Amino acid sequence: MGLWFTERQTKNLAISCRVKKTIYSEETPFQELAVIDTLEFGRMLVLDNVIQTTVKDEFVYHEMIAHVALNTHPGPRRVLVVGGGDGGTVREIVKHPSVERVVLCEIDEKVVAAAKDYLPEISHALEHPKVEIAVTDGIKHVKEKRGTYDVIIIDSTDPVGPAEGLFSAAFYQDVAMALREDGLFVAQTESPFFNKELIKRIFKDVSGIFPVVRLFLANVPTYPGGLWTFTMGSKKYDPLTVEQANIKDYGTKYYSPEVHHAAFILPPFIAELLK
Ligand code: AG3
Repeated sequence: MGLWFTERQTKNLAISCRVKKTIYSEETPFQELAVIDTLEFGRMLVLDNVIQTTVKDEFVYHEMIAHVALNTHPGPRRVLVVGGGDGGTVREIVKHPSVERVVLCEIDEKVVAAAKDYLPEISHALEHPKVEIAVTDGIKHVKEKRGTYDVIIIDSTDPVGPAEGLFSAAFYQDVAMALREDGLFVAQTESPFFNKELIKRIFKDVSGIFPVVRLFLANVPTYPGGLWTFTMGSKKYDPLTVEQANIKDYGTKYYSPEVHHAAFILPPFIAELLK
């Protein structure tokens, strides 16, 4: 069949995947949502024509956004996820025995519903007893909380539309307030090839709020350029001093005790952005 899906990743660059079948599509109050079955990546969640996650490569992103931060904290009990309605990040978080409660703050309940219906291997932990789903704006939720969370994970879409505020200094300030006195956060911060100014600006903003700031990398084939960044801000704990021997086996396919440290080794063109 000659049917293709194309995401225009930048003004001048696109990724195309051959489509087996369109499983579901809907115009929600927030965005255009689709679940497409593709020959190369299996089923994928697409929001406003942007690939969010695919059955084939989702493990890279979800393992890295969850385990690096959770293993940096010596005993995370309360965790907040902002965005992440597909449930992939939550699935990794509940593997940590110290975690008592995970609040998932997703603005669009249709994302949660579609993930439950059509992406069960990604979403199954949304039904876990430790997980509470709050259908609300993460910006609002974080503003209302004080000293509540050990770890906050910002699993957002690209910085356009409803997610734009999740990349602002004011939001990181509120995140700091919502964290406990030794808390930390991690956010997905886009491509080191195509979002250089954004990465620079975020690193600077977070450095003005948190004493420990680190950038790390993972390779997500369906995201623009493949190589992807995550930025961590921490009030106390440093991800670089975590003992590898203390990192448990979480049955992961990308994350490992070695990768925990290796992910922070930055090629000079990326290290340059943080000076
Ligand atoms: N969050 C989306 C990361 C950004 C992808 N950008 C893109 N493809 N242009 C992923 C949500 C998965 N839980």
